[in-house]
Amino acid sequence: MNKKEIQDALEEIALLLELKGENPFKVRAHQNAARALETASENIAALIDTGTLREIKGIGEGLAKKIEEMSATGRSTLLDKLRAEFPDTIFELFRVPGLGPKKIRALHDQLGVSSLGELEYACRENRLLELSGFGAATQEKVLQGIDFVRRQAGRHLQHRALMVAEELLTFLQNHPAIQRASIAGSLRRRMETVKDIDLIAACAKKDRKRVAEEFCALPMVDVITGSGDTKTSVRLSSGPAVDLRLVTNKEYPYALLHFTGSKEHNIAMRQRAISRGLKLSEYGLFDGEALLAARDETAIFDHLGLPYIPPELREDRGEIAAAEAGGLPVLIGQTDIRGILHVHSNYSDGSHSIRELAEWCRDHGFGYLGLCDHSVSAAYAGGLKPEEINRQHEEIDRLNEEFDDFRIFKGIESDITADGGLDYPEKILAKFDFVIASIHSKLTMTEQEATRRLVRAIKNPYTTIVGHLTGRLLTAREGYPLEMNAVLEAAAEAGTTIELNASPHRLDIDWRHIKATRDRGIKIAINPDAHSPAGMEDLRYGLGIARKGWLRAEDVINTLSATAFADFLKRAKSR
Ligand code: DGT
Ligand code: CA
Ligand code: ZN
Repeated sequence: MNKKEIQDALEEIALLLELKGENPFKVRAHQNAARALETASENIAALIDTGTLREIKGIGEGLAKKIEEMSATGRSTLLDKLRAEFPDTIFELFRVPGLGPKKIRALHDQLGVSSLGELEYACRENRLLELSGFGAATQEKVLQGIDFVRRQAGRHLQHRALMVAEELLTFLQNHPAIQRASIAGSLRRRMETVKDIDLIAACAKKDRKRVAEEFCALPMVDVITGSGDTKTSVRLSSGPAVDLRLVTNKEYPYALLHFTGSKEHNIAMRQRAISRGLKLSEYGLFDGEALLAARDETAIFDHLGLPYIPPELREDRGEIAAAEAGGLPVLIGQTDIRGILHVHSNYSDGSHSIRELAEWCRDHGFGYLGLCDHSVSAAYAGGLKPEEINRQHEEIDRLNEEFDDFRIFKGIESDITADGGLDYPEKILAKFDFVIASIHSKLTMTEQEATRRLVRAIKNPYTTIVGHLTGRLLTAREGYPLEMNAVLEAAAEAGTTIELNASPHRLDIDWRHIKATRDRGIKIAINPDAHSPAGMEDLRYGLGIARKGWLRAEDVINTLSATAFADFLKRAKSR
């Protein structure tokens, strides 16, 4: 077993011990050991040989023995024994939001529940009500959680899929037999989560077999799950499945259009073709038997009397009608972004100094940085106390004096309290150039409670931007329910900007609501919610979602120049 496998095994042991109700110290010892290995060398065998394993803080004699066993034999007697006590399916239960080891243990011991299916059945039979610590509300929440797990099953976060997809694409594009290649499917449409990675590549028929074999032999490929004449399917060791389609260079544009989808967009496009007496499929656009030649997707759209529709818009949400009427938006792009807002420094839970963050922005061509550390009630994240705010503002003033052509704005991410207030008195709120108001606590709310809480925060005259609107964590936690109309109504009326949080775990506000937001005249801020310079690169994912939401540069406040942004903030403050 390598280091990562040993760490995973220790975590699993901790989980199973906790499930058995064992001594919490024993549980924590295994968790700590897994974490202690994090900073240790990758070469565990060498650590053992040199006797340094036992010197690591958090690894005593007992744990060292267990690690030695795993390193030498590839097994753990303890883990094997624990695993035998529970069915594999028990791990499904940990994915249900709100269920921890204690509750899962009660479900297992008292109701014999050890899989998602059994849990759902038990809920439907009202069995959870018999357990102490459970009630009707918990049971309802568990049911919603099961539904969520089912919907998310097998979906991957966009950024992880994109990273490996781009590596595979580079392999294809560099391959001498490949004429052109592209990512297709939901990933090309920049969906927030994807089921799999779709790739299309053009090569001569005679080269297909060779290319497919070399593709399957790539180190990141775990198993080959299918291989046909044109389609090769694999699963990557990092998780996602990949479908590679090898077509001729002539078929390529039609295949790319078809496999980019969405399915709904394809159906509407096919309808349009039919209404013009044509037939559109993955193989071509045909007038009777004759292929209407197309070198690229633009040419296919052109045959159908349409301008090019960017992939992000291909969701059958009015893009074909808009294209027909010449009303497609000029979508925002990377180069439109002039400043970066919602960045945490080491004053709260960020890892870098204000200077380092500002210099990164400046060196990457941005004109300003809107610093937003956590506020006082976010104690877990080192939220700023009033005296720390003063110190931070002095530092920002000094840096601003030093920089030419670059500016740091004094922002804060102020927690929204349970009743919809902000967590600093007005006297302090007035010191900031702008305020992002976000919910970080008491996330369990009814739709009515959540809506009322947010609406009040949106109407607060100190709120410039409302942060990560629904609090969702993609594939992990559903956001609180919101009456979106009431929220947008309030933002439009108060002139409050809505954040598009670009963290690939959030991508919140959901793109499906962005066009309606824009149409109400509400401005959007695309914010990385960064905790380091690297985190600022997440802007990219926010831009993809912004484009899915039909946003133009003029809809987004951080496309303004530093001077225009300062004016915007001044106007926002005086409203
Ligand atoms: P995903 O994989 O669930 O994240 O979403 P997609 O859109 O990538 O779906 P996928 O991988 O099943 O198929 C890729 C594209 O192929 C899809 O966007 C449109 C096209 N496609 C697949 N099945 C159908 C179909 O039954 N009818 C039509 N018109 N197109 C299809
Ligand atoms: Ca797909
Ligand atoms: Zn936040």
